[in-house]
Amino acid sequence: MTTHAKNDSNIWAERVLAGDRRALARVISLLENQEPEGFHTLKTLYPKTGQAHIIGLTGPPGGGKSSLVDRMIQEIRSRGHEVAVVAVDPTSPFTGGAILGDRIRMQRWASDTGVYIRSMGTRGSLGGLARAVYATVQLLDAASFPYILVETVGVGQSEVDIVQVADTVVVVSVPGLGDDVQVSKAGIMEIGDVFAVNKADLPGSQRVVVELQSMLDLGSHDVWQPPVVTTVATTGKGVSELITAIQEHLVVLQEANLLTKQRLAREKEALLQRLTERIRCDITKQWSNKQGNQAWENLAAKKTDPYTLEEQLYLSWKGVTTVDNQD
Ligand SMILES: Nc1nc2c(ncn2[C@@H]2O[C@H](COP(=O)(O)OP(=O)(O)OP(=O)(O)O)[C@@H](O)[C@H]2O)c(=O)[nH]1
Ligand SMILES: [Mg+2]
Repeated sequence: MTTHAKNDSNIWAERVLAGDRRALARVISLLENQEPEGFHTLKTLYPKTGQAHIIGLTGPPGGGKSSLVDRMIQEIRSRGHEVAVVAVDPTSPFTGGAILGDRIRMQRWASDTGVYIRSMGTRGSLGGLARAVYATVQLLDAASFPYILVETVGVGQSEVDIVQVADTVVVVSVPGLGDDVQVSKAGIMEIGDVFAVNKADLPGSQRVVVELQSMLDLGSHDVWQPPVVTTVATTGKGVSELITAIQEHLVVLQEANLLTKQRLAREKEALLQRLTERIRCDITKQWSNKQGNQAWENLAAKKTDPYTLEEQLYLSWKGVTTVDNQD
C-alpha cells in the first residue's frame, strides 16, 4: 500500500470519528466493494470499537422486521440515544435502500441526525456480503452509535449469520405461518436471546407464544432465560418491553463476564472465515492453471485419488515442494 492510501484512510477515520455522515456512507461503500482503503480505515478505527450494543433481528419474510426496527428506532430515540440500522437483503443486488416499503418507512428519520440507516444487498458472493456487514457494524460501532440494529431475513441458507454479528439476537415470529415454518425450525431456538411474537393483533399469536415458551422450557439456559415478548409493530405496542428485554440481556451478559468472551469468540470466528475464504481463493486459482486441469483430468480418469490430490494441494499451498510426481 502506498503512503498516500494510508493517509487517506486516516483522513476517513478522522472524519468518521468526527460524526461526518457522508464520510461514513463513503467508507461503507468502500467496504461493500471490498476496497482495501475501507479495511485500512477500519484498522485505524478498531481500537474505538466495542462500545455499541449490537442487536440482530431475524425472522420470516414479511414478519414485520422492518416495521419493528422502525418502532425500535422510535423507542431508542425517545430514550435519548442515537441508533444505526443495517438492513441486509441477501436477495437484492442493490444497495443503498433496497425495498421501497422500507424506504418510505425509514424516510421519516431522514432529518434526524441521531439515526443512520443503511441497506446492503449482495454484490457478488454471499461471503462478500457477510464480510461487508460485519465490517460495517464495526465501523458504526467506532462511529459511536450506542445501538446498532441489524435486520436479516432468517430463512434458507442465504442468511447472513446474525449470531456472528450481534450481541443480542431477536427472533421474530408471527401467527399464521404454521409451526413447522418457524417455531420448530432447528437452530432458531438456539440463536434467539429474545423472542418477539409480532403481529400480536392477529389471531393465533397467543398460540405462538405458548409454543415458543414450551420449546424454551425444554432447553437449558445457564445465565439467561430468553423471554417471549408480544409486539404490534404497526402501532408500537410492546416495543418498549422489547427494548427493555434486549437491554437486560446485555446487562446479564456483562454481569456474567460473558460479553467480552463472546465478542472475542465472534471476532476469532470471523477472522477464521476470512482466512479460509482467502485460502480457498488461492487453491481455486491453482486449480485453474494447466497443472490443475491435468490433476482434475487425472481424477476423472481415476489415475489419481482425491486424497492424494488433497495432500498435494495442501502441501503446495503451504509452499512445500512435493516429490509426488517422481515415482
Ligand atoms: N397486522 C399487523 N401487520 C404488521 C405488523 N407488523 C408489520 N405488519 C405488516 O406486515 C407487512 C410486512 O412488514 P415488514 O416490516 O416489511 O416485514 P419484514 O419482515 O421487514 O419483511 P421483509 O424484509 O420483506 O422480509 C407490512 O405490510 C406491515 O405493515 C403487525 O404487528 N400487525
Ligand atoms: Mg424488511
